[in-house]
Amino acid sequence: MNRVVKNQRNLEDGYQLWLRYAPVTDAPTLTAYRTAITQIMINASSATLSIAQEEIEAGLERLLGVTVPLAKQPDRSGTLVIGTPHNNHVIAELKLGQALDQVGDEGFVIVRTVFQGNDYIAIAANTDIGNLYGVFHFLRHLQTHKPLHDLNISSSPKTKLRMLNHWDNLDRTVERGYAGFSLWDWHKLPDYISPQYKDYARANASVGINGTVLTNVNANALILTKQYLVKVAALADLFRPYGIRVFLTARFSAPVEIGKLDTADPLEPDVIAWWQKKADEIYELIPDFGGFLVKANSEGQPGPHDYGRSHSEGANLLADAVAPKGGVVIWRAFVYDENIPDDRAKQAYDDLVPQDGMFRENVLLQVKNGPIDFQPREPYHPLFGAMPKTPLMLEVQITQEYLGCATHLVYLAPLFKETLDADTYCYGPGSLVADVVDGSLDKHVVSGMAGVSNIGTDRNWCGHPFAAANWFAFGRLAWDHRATSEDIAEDWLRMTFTNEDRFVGLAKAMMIESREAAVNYMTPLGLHHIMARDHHYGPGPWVKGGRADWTSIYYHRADSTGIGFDRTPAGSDAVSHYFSPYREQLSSRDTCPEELLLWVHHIPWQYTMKSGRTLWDELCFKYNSGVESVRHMQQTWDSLAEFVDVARFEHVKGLLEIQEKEARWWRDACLLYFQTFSKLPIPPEYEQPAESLKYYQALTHYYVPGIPERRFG
Ligand code: BDP
Repeated sequence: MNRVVKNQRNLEDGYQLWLRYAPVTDAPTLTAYRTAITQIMINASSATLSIAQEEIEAGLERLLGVTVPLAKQPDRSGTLVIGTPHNNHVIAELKLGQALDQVGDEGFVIVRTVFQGNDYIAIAANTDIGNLYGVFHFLRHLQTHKPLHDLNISSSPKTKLRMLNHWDNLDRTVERGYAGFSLWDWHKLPDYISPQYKDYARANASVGINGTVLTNVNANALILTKQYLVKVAALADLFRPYGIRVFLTARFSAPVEIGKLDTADPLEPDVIAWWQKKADEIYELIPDFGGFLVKANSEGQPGPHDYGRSHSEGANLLADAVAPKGGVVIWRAFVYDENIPDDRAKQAYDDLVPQDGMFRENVLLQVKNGPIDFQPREPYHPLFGAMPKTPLMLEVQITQEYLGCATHLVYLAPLFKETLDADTYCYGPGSLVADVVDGSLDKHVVSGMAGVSNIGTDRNWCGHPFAAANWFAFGRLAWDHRATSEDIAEDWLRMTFTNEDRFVGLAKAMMIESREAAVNYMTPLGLHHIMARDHHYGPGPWVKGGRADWTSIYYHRADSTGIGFDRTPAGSDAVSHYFSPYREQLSSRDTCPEELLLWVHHIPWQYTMKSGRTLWDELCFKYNSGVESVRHMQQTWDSLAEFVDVARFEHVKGLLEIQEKEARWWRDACLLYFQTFSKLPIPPEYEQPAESLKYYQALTHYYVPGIPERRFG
């Protein structure tokens, strides 16, 4: 490809993510910053505060273009005071007590204040980690060129566990990973500590992520052997001062596989003793070990059902083992079984709701945003609101398994927000999923959000230059689910690219548009799970045969009369899992939001939609508008060349070309296939399919990244 390169500015590679600390070039802003910050007072009495010092010194030097000296005393205006009331006498004297009381263990307060005649900025917290979070927040403030007068910020996290889930295998492949191999170089650990681990920790701490599950939910028991645990301990040591605790996935059959027992039955005394011993061994090496994440009896994973025991019995076994050391067990609610004939969307609810109240206090259930599986759009999972006695974590997928892998620009904050902001009605109107998740609704002391990581060894971490926005957005929303998708996108763009308003405005609109675009060209109107088999890359609405609940025809149910999965009381009745009035709203075709129509109803092809179009025509319209949106995104990006370094500009441009091509692929393949049932023409105002249905059905993709380890043979 020989593009004329107009913009010769430095070639950025994305490695620095949103922590570029690019020099402030706007003169009035720079002057105001240099006046307000002339020296730093911090008592780096802990590893965490040393990091805070390192970060603020380096950040200010790069942003302000001057070295801001350290001071022992706040003897002049412009002192930036960082600390807790215990380690910094100025912070103690500023009497921020009330504000600090409200921000708890991890929050912070940032104020500009005049004290004894001097004008200070204080970053205050109750703990060292609160200070580090405050420092990152302050640096973000500067990076996004916000004013420093009247600074009065109080911030604290809404959820306790803000975690990345790495689906990383021990051979360094990453299940559903599209950004290279796993960061964890097990072969060289614990001796060689890659500098990238530190940058990983910095990036996470900068958005408040405080936990990481290092290994795949489709777990390998070897991680629990001493040989691997010492490697895990090396990572835990490095992450600790960044406030990040390490968690591992526990393979339920580990007592058999590595413990030489002949059963993993959770009620067997030998099994109980084995897990207790294992937990003790882990805590010897990693005193602040977070706990276990478990996928059990799902998609072939072992679990308590193998022994006729329940999920709560399985979870409690592990919970008891880690409880004495303050660990938790995060048990996944992603459970379904091909041998149960009922609608897959109902199975987790049917199994788990009766067990509400049976889990130990240190068990959290981790629930995906929707009842099927990380689809471009699904209704929220009906478990939210239905298990008041159990803390429910929200699990979202940051990696884009069902959203074009790392080749499509899809900004996911709107998807995450759609779930968080959804009303469960469990205690009447206004009982949001977010309120369930943060524990406020049912007064849980533990709470959390988990994001399946999109990070790998690619130089820019996440593959697509815009994919890092999803890592960033996850962290920001786990910290505060009230933040808006727009504000998060804006911060990320300013930090990642430039503060030029024209760029920020247009690129932000492009990001916001991107999620709906993907829904429209992949799975409009409530369609779901119609992608290619196994690797899930590209369309596959014709997929049938083999395990029924892994086929597309199971989900779209297209036939000559119409299309869609009837989940009303006349069908699978999955709607009954939702509280009124949402249940009734979904149940009626007239009130069901059209964006979920085919998720809940089997609709005739000639049904009249709100637009006045027939369902078939609406489907054609949606698929086409998805393609149009991608073209619009391309135009937007092309108009922004002057603002972006050439490397990242060309990278995004090239990927948008792939996205446009693949949007057409999705549209043409799906419409041609569904047309075999509707027998209706694609209206002439739309582009007609470029190839035949046979052509699309015959396309085969080899070695798509991210397919599960077990399939590498
Ligand atoms: C599915 C993925 C599979 C994961 C599974 C899970 O295709 O690779 O193992 O989710 O969440 O969407 O356990």
